[in-house]
Amino acid sequence: MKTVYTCFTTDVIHQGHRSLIRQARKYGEVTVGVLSDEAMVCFDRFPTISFPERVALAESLEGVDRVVVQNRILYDDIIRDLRPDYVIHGDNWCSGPMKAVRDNVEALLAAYGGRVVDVPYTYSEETMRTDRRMRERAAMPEYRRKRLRQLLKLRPAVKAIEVHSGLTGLIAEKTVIENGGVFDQFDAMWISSLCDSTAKGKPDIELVDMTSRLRTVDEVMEVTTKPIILDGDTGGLAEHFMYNVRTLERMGISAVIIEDKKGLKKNSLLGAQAEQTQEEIERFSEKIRAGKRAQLTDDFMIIARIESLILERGMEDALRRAEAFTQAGADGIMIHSRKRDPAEIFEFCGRFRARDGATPLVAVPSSYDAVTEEELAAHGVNLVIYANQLTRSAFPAMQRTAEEILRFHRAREADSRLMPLKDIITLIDQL
Ligand code: SPV
Ligand code: MG
Repeated sequence: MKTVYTCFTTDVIHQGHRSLIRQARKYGEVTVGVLSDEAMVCFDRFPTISFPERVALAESLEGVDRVVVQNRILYDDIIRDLRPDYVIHGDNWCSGPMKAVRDNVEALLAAYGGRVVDVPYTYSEETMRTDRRMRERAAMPEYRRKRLRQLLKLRPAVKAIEVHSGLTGLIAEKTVIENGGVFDQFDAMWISSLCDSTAKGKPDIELVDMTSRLRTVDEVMEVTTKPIILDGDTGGLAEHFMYNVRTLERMGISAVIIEDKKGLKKNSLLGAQAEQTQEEIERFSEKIRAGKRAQLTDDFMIIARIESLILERGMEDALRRAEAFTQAGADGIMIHSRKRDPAEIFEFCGRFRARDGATPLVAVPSSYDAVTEEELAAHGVNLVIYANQLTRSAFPAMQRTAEEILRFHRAREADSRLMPLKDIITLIDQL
């Protein structure tokens, strides 16, 4: 009896899957691989049901002889272990980023005479509706909110990128690259106070109020499913912070990061040019405690951001604060630096990790941008935030276009650098 293998990356079974299994049966005994959570989150789908539930779904399908776990998007291990005669898949993997995976499977099978079978992908009303429903489920507050905590368990370092609008949200949501069969995408979105304020033409001094910040969050949420980390500035008064925690949780935001400054907050990257005062340890700890008391779910995270290195208060102060804020209930510690050399970040992480192996550490490599996520993860960082790069890349491009139109009294000279009209129209999903 010949053997056939196929891999499922779905939370919902529809007629497309049933038809694939029926076709697979014609070739031999059918084994279904269920992609592990770790592998699935690197891909463009986040599971909304657990791995055992996905296994049970595959097992319940008529015509399936065996279900196994597939731990990587590339099939190397599975093909080595099972040596199937055929690998069957919808023909949607014949183009786009999945083509690299298909090519890899084809080469692996060819080595011993196996064969890839591409079957026409089922684009029926039912499959498209089910697929859309599955994606939209991931956007619901109860799924989205807990996703950051889930990712922190699954990813060596969770990576977030700054977004400040529906459009930048779509970029964070949809940008996936394939590099040698390895897929990469952003895990989460950061709603930066700097970029949210800049998009509104305002300084980053807590002038854009919470109502307006939440409008931005809502705009992003409307068109995305990935988890959101809100830059909560100083968190304001503890009495107000408590109410805001409830609102953020209810909306489905995963985490708020508040920084230990007081008075008129200015952007950290201004450094010593701006006069800024750090909050006393006890008062800031009380704000964290107040927020944690107000919190209703176990999913939401309050992350404390330490500004001691920014304000040149020294490493000992930073470490003392990290310990106090963790004791007060902070679900994570963000350490910030404006040096180009990451030495002080590495020292902080090393010394913090020597005492605390569990509390998530957050880094924002805006100034020390030569450091890779892998290096940060090796020093114990769990969440890496690219805090302002989309804004900083868009602004010069727009300014150059404006200048060219003024110089030539027409748009033709700028056109070759512009996104084609057709592409911008199709960028947005139609319901
Ligand atoms: C932001 O993105 O608004 C931040 C990070 O708070 S920083 O700009 O580096 O202070
Ligand atoms: Mg900020």
